Amino acid sequence: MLQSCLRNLIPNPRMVDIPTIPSELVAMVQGDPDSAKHPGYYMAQRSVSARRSPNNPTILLVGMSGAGKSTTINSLFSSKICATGNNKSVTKDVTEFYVNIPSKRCGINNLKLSIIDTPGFGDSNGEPKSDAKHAVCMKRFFEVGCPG
Ligand SMILES: Nc1nc2c(ncn2[C@@H]2O[C@H](COP(=O)(O)OP(=O)(O)OP(=O)(O)O)[C@@H](O)[C@H]2O)c(=O)[nH]1
Ligand SMILES: [Mg+2]
Repeated sequence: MLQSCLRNLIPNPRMVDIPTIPSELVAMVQGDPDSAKHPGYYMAQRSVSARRSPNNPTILLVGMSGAGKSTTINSLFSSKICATGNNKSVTKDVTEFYVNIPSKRCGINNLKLSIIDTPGFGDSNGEPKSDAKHAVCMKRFFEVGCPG
């Protein structure tokens, strides 16, 4: 979906650097309305409206405990950076990981992908209110914002 949106904007976009400070991005796009059509600036504006850093698209992993969220991150990074477990809930905190990706397709030089691991729902540790606590933690994580 996002890929087709981006393709419809500019087929071979020029490479740009996305300002890491949201107000600089807004000033840039307002000063040059054509730049708003560039896929990089388009994505950056969407990130800012979701209260995230302009130059890092985000993958948020949410699901039942034991679904394989942390295992997925370890696979993506080819490294055991997250603890995983068989019989009981493992991840206790919302944790964000970054990877720099040279993304010619989107026309962005300084793109940084962010992947967020979260504690699973249906906690096996028997804490009845843990789903609600995890949901509040995730909401808070996005409200506080991303340092970039
Ligand atoms: N067969 C199979 N096992 C998987 C897969 N993904 C994860 N597992 C196993 O399932 C278990 C739990 O995986 P985790 O990655 O810890 O699950 P999680 O979603 O992070 O769980 P919480 O941290 O408790 O929320 C581990 O033993 C993994 O090896 C998968 O795609 N296939
Ligand atoms: Mg986990």
